[in-house]
Amino acid sequence: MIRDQETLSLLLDTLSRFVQERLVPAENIVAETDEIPADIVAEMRELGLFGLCIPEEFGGLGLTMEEEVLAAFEIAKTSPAFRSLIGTNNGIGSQGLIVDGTEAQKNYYLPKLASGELIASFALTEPGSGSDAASLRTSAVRDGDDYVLNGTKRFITNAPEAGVYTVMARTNPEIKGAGGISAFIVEKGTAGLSLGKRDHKMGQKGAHTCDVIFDNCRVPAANIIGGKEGVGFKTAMKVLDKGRLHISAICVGAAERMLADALRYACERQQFGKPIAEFQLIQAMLADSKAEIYAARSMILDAARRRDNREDISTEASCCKLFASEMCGRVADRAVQIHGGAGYVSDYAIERFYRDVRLFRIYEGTTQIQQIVIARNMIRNLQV
Ligand code: COS
Repeated sequence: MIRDQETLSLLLDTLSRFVQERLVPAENIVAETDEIPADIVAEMRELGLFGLCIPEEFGGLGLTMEEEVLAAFEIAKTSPAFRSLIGTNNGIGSQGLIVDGTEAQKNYYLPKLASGELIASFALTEPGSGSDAASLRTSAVRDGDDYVLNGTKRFITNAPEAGVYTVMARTNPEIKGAGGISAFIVEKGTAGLSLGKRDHKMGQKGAHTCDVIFDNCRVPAANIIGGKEGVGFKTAMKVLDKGRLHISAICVGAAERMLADALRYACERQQFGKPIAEFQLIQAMLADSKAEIYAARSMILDAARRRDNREDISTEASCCKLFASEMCGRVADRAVQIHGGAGYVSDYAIERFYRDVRLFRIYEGTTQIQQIVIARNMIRNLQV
C-alpha cells in the first residue's frame, strides 16, 4: 500500500516535471541520433530513477508495486526509450536477484544497480527460443568451481550498455523443459562473452538491443542466482509477472500521451469550417480511447495492489498486459487517424509513437502468450 502519500506525490510531481521539461523536448534528438544524451542519463541517475523499485536497504527507493505503476504512468508519457534505459535495472534485470538471489549477491549487485553505476540486462530469448522460453539451448556445464556457458541470446534490451546480465541457461541437458534451467549472473568483460551488432529496430530509437554470445564463457558457480540449479525458469517467470504489470502501466502512460496529442490536434485542426473535435466521428475515437485507458489504468492498479498484498497475480498480470498493450495499439491507430495525413509524417510525435508502441504487444510475452497463461491458469484453478 501507499506508505507515505506526501512523499509519493512529491515523487510523481518531480517525475511529471522531468518528463515534460527535460524528456519531451529531447524526443526528436533521441530519435535522430539513436542515443539518449549523456546529460539526461546523468540527471536520471541523480533523480534515483535507476533504483525506483530496488529495496531501500540496497540504496533504491523501494517503491511498492502500486507506487511503481503510478510512476510508470508518468514516465511513459514520453518516448519509451527513456523508460527502457531505466527499465531493466528496476525490472527484469534486477528482479531475479531481488526475488531469488542470495544475500551476498543482493549486497554486491543491487546497490550498483540502484545508483545506475551498473546497467542490468535479462537474457532469456534465443534465436530458436522465444515464446517457448523453456526450450532454450544455451548450456552451462559445471567444471570445478565454474560453469562454462555456450549459446546465443537474442534481442537483449540494454545489452550494449549492460555491466551485468541475468542469463538463463540449461545446466541439466537430461531435462529438456523448465526444470533443467538455471539463472546466472554474468558480468561484462568475462572472457568468452561478446555482443552482436545493435539491432535495427522499427521504433524505440535510443533503446538498444543486440545478441549476447557465450563462447566457452567461464562463470563462477557462486554466480548461480540463489545458489540453486534447476529453478532458473521459475525465477524468470516470477520476474516476468512483475515485468508484465510494469509494461502494462507503460502502455497506459503512452496511450495517455498519444490521446493528449490527438485531442490537442483535433481542437486546433479546422475542416468544414470548424475544429474537427466537434465532429462526432472524431469524438467517438477520442471517447473510446479515454474509456479504454481508464479501464486499463483501473485494472493495473487493482493488480498492483493485489501484488503488494502478496497475492499470486500471474493471471492478473497477463490480463493487464493483454488488455493494456492491445488498447495502446488501438489508441495509437486512432491517434494517427485523427491526425490524418499529418499523422503519417514525422512532423508530429504520433508517427514515432505509432512505431514505438508496436513492441508492447510483443515483448515480455506476446498477446498470444498472455492468452495462454490466462486460460491455463483458469483451467488449472478449476481442477484443484
Ligand atoms: N511464477 C512461478 N512459477 C511459474 C510461473 C510463474 N508465473 N509460471 C510458470 N511457473 C512454473 C510452473 O509452475 C512450472 O513448474 P513445475 O514444473 O514445478 O510445475 C514451470 O514453471 C514450468 O511452467 P510451464 O509448464 O507453464 O512452462 P511452459 O514451458 O509450458 O510455458 C510459458 C510457459 C509459455 C507461459 C512461458 O514459456 C512464457 O511465459 N513464454 C513467454 C516468454 C516471454 O515472455 N518472453 C519474453 C522475452 S523476456 S523480456
